Amino acid sequence: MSTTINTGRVITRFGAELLVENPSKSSDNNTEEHSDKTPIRCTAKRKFDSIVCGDFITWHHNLHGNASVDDLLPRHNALTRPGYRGRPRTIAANIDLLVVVNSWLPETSWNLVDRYLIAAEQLNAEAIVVMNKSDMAKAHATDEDWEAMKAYQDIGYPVLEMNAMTGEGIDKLSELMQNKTSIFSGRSGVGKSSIANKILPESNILTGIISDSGEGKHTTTTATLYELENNGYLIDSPGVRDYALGDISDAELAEGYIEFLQYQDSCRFNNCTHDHEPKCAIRTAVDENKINKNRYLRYIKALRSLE
Ligand SMILES: Nc1nc2c(ncn2[C@@H]2O[C@H](COP(=O)(O)OP(=O)(O)OP(=O)(O)O)[C@@H](O)[C@H]2O)c(=O)[nH]1
Ligand SMILES: [Mg+2]
Ligand SMILES: [Zn+2]
Repeated sequence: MSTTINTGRVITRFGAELLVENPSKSSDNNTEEHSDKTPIRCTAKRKFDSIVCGDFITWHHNLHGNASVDDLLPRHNALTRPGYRGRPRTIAANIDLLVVVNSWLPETSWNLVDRYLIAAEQLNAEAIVVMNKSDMAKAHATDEDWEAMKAYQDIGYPVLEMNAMTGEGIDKLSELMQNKTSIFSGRSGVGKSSIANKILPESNILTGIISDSGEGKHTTTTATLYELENNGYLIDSPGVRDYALGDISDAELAEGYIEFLQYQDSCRFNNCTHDHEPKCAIRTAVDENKINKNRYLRYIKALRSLE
């Protein structure tokens, strides 16, 4: 057995065992069409407990032919979620694009969408808002929903109407995901894995059923990385009930409302929280309908929840 040190990307982890991309996949030797791409099972010591889906690691085969982790390579960001007792739990690392997946049933929480967009700013990642299950829009979408959707578009976020059953919107989404590592996030049952399956038909990702109450059943249980055909990766992640804001400051919260940016330098106070302060340029922009009022009201609610 050689003791070559390999570099690889983590597909998923089960306890102390990591599934890592097989280095033979990066072979540019075209004659090796049938090279074995079976992921490598790698054991990780306790000190590597923080390694997650999307991380880059180094590993080697030991004398018995088993593989073990040598090191975690630096990450450029990591998505965390408050876990047990509010302690943050890292879900995935090295993310370029956060795909916020929503549907009409289970219904969309625009608060949740805002919080993911705030997270995207903190990660320094791009974000897309996906409205899946377009076949259900007619029966379930309200005027407020359409207005909220349009507001995101006006701010500059791509908003995609999709249907994972018919494939509507899939090409557009694939195009936006090219050459990036994208993570699908959102509530359980909105269709994240169904969309992933449409993009990668051979991956056979398990999808769930919706209960009578319209709630998803948490079908996906761990974040998993898939390689895309057109360069890039997709991470399918387990559905959330809610996505709480982490430990962020008022200023970081405001950074997550990217439509504030062009106005905030005109507030009288440079530490303006855009709440009660006089001569606040954000409030003026809201009054003049330049900033969507519901987004602003959700910002105020989030701001007060931080205190
Ligand atoms: N009508 C309709 N149903 C859809 C669509 N996309 C997905 N579904 C259904 O929604 C259900 C949930 O889909 P999943 O893909 O498992 O949802 P998920 O977001 O991955 O859920 P978790 O893994 O629990 O987070 C399945 O029964 C799908 O068949 C769609 O565009 N239209
Ligand atoms: Mg799923
Ligand atoms: Zn202000």
